[in-house]
Amino acid sequence: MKNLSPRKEHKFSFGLWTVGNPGRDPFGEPTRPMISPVKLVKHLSEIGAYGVNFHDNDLVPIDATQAEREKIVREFKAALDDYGMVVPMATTNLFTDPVFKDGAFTSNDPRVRLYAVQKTMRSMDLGAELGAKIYVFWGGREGAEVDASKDAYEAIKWFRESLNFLCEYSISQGYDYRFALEAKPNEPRGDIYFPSSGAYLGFIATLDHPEMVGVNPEVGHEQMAGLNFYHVVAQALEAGKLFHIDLNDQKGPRFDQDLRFGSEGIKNLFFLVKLLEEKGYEGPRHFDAHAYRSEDEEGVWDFAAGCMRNYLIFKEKARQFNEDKEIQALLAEIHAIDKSFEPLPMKFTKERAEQVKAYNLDRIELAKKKLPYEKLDQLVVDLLLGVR
Ligand code: GCO
Ligand code: MN
Ligand code: MN
Repeated sequence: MKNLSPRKEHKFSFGLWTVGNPGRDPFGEPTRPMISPVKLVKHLSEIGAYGVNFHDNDLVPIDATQAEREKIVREFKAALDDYGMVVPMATTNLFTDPVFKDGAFTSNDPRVRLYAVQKTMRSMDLGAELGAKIYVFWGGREGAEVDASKDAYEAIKWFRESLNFLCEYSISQGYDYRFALEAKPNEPRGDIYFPSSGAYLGFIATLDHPEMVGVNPEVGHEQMAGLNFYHVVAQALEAGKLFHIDLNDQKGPRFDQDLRFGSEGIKNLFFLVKLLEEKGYEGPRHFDAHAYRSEDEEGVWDFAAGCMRNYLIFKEKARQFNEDKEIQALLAEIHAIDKSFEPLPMKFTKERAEQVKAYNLDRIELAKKKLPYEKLDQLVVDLLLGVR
């Protein structure tokens, strides 16, 4: 295998909350100590990551005084400089504090909605101060268990109002943010509004500044909804809306597992990496995952290294796929079109419509085309399992 060492130019990033996850889950207390943000920055840099992301309160506690905030930010900035790390993305914690127990931008209470906007503005200030250009919105509490309690139709409008306001705020401050909306179908709410990236793509078109807003699809979240992640990302990328990505892994449609990237869904993630590398995605390769609860600190760094290693293995496999003579010959055969066919460009004119209608197409003959996908897929499996 080619060199699988992560380097800054690969643009790997992690959240403070990912490698900093102390192993808490809804049923159990932390299993390992917290690691300070400065120490996380140092280690991430040493293992080859280029970036580190955070929620406002991963860095600055929600009840910090102004003096405390300044000290924390000063030390964090110094660590970024010392270890040559950047902050590509920032986000707001709009889910942990009890004030958000029934939503943030979609709370029934206009005071909570206002507080959510205010907290986001302050968090955008913090992100901008540290150089972030991507701002993620994950609406963890934007949903409901009891549909009688909240009007889903109005909730969408409230969410739009807040985003429109925050786009204007970014413009007026000269922050130059691109907003990336992250979907999830459920957890922690029984149901979360905008359950998939596709739902967000539809919503973005209704905003005042659709050009500023894209999506941040996460592997596990789309799989919780039973979707094919490669297809989800292809659509976002083709629409020019893949502003960020949350890479991790998941065992089927269950609770959000945030597993090490590439530890489970090998084939789907191979096609994902191939897509990202070949179709011009230039953003960070961000890992939103965490180490198994059974790991200690050393295991956390094994986890982080594994995420990047698996990405680079898939990247190398994509290169091999493109250079594999047998695979390419089979693809050429599958995609070959009879030379007698004269293509009709699908540019509509009245005349072209007549031509399309009159074109002589023999459906019985067309259906006879051989499609050796069993063979093709097995070649991919052989390639991925390392026997080619
Ligand atoms: C989750 C989400 C979060 C977000 C993060 C950044 O399911 O917990 O994936 O990790 O990505 O809040 O917005
Ligand atoms: Mn997740
Ligand atoms: Mn995420």
